[in-house]
Amino acid sequence: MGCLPISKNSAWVALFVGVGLLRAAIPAHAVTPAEADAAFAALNEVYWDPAAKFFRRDEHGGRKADFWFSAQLWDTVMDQYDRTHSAEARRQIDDLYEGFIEEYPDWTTNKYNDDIMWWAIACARAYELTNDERYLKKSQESFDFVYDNFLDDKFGGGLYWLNERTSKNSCINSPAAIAAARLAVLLKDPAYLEKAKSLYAWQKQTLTDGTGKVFDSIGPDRRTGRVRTRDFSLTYNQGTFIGAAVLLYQQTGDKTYLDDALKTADWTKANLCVGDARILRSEGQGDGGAFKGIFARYMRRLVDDCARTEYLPWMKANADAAWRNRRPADNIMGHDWSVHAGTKIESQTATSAVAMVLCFADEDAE
Ligand code: 7K2
Repeated sequence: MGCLPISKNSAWVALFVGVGLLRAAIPAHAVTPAEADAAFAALNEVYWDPAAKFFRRDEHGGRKADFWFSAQLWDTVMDQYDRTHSAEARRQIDDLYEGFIEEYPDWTTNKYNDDIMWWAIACARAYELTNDERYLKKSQESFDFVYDNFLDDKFGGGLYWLNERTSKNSCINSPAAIAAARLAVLLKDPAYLEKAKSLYAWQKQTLTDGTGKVFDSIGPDRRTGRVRTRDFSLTYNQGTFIGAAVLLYQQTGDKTYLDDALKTADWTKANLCVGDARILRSEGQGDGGAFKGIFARYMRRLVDDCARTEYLPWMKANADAAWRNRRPADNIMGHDWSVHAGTKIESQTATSAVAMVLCFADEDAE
């Protein structure tokens, strides 16, 4: 008889489900501290130019990493310093900043407000880690420049992405909420907390739908001029919304922020990841190459600052996948962590994976 009796069928189903659960429960191999150090060393070996005090854009050639990518690379140096407190990483925090300031003494000429804000949030973090006042000053002055010049009531509030004042995007508004929330603590100034809360409220109201999905932007369609919401979502916008929510939860104790952060993390796992292990999907190179590292960095804050260890197996599996698929010749990781890394990897792509590895290496693994 071709058909199994019903009881046997359910036994098979139970067995499959059981094996599935077992597989899900077995933690992936964790990246060890030595491997995390090797990942960071490889990034420096391949891209860091100590004479210029700058990360290169590519593996070869003299082209420097772009403005906003340099902020992500700087944050990765801080990820390394955060986990190791090594004297080398501490020195590189200052070196990179000095190399960058030499190239870009005035950030306000940049037409991308998000570029300025990525540096503002990284500067606030640099101050937290080093106590060097110049970072706090630069963070405040950069945040203030954007906030004082590019906020208005169009679309109900929020900051413009560009100095041309067209669209209002998640990539400027959530980072601005993060910067304001950090400044509120560092400057002990509640006015910044109010700014963080209102930027966040606008972002949530306008560029999320309550399911944990963060939209990209709202603004006039380039062709028709009609206002529309661009409702696709990217890992970096998921990440900075989580980051802003975590900071506001810490400062206000309002559980709504924590719920927002959890929902956003869960939505990302369900929708922006691939396979059983839920590996964050490729978003290509170019700007997309930098996105996943930003997500990793703010997931770390959710896990640590809100004690949400349930996300650790998922994040560790991502760190492990990226590292396992590294390029064996030089330990550089690519944009698609679910397959072997290829040739021609840009530094913002490489650093994104290094951030994941540094944030979610298992410090107890051997
Ligand atoms: O359209 C925006 C944003 O809303 C969208 O998420 C991404 C998708 O593209 C831009 S943001 C990327 C910019 C970051 N600052 C430097 C610029 O060169 C770059 O366009 O990719």
